[in-house]
Amino acid sequence: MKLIDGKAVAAEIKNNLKHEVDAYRLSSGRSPHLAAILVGDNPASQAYVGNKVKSCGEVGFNSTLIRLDANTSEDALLHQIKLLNEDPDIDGFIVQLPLPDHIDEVKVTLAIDYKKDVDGFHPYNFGRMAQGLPCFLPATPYGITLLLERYNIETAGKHVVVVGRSNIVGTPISILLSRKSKTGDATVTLTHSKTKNLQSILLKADIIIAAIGIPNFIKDDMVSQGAIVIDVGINRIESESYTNGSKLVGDVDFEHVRYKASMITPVPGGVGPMTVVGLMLNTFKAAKKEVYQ
Ligand code: BQF
Repeated sequence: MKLIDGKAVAAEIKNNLKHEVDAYRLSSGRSPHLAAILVGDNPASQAYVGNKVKSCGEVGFNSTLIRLDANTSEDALLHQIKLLNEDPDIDGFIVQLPLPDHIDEVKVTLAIDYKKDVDGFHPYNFGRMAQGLPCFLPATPYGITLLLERYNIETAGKHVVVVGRSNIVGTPISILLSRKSKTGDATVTLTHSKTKNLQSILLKADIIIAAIGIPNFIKDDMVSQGAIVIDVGINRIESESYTNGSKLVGDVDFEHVRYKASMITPVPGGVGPMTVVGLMLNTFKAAKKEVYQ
């Protein structure tokens, strides 16, 4: 088994990006600028936004964090989005998900100018992704494709089984891997909670992408010898026996599956850091106007 070290690859890419940002700053006289809106005080969301702000500093971006109270109205959030859409110094921005229940995520996503949608969640970017047109790719699928490239993992003609059909991971990564492209040309099976015989489907996979959101869901008897396993899950498990009272685990039962897999991503330190890198690369593309205008 070989570990796919997302943390190391993310550090490598951020270091390269930092040099490109230095050159951009010299020629343009400004720094790329990412903004993030965080509504409420969900601890996981605060940690994720913190990771993004920290990475901005590492690569030489400006960042602005806009914190709104948990009971902020949908209208107030839409107003903040309008201000960021119209602010010429903001290259791209994100609204950290999930949002409180009284706010409609679809409405919020549609309000973001697609040219500043560096999360790639706007249906305009999603549609362009599905058609293979230049766009902002959603950060996690983008990060996964970068890992596949970095480890020279061939996808052409391979059977990829994706578990989970979310708008943010499962659905878009299925589309990307099945398209004609460098990390595409795979035969993709998209499985979900209504799938029958998941185990028999998984046993036919060359590559498994687990994006379910259930800790340790993928067991070793669901993985064939030599398969490549990409674990997208980030689940916090609480127990008094852990040093900080909790630990992060993936959707894959790593301690057992590691003996079956030829390559596997750990949690933490696998896909997670690559998600943040995907966001940084999108923001730089937005600053350079590489995708739109
Ligand atoms: C790591 C996310 C579920 C729902 C909303 C590094 C991150 C996580 C883990 C991170 C995630 C998960 C993010 C590690 C951003 C990935 O070392 O393993 C970084 O910050 N992520 C998010 O913004 O929203 C989520 C998962």
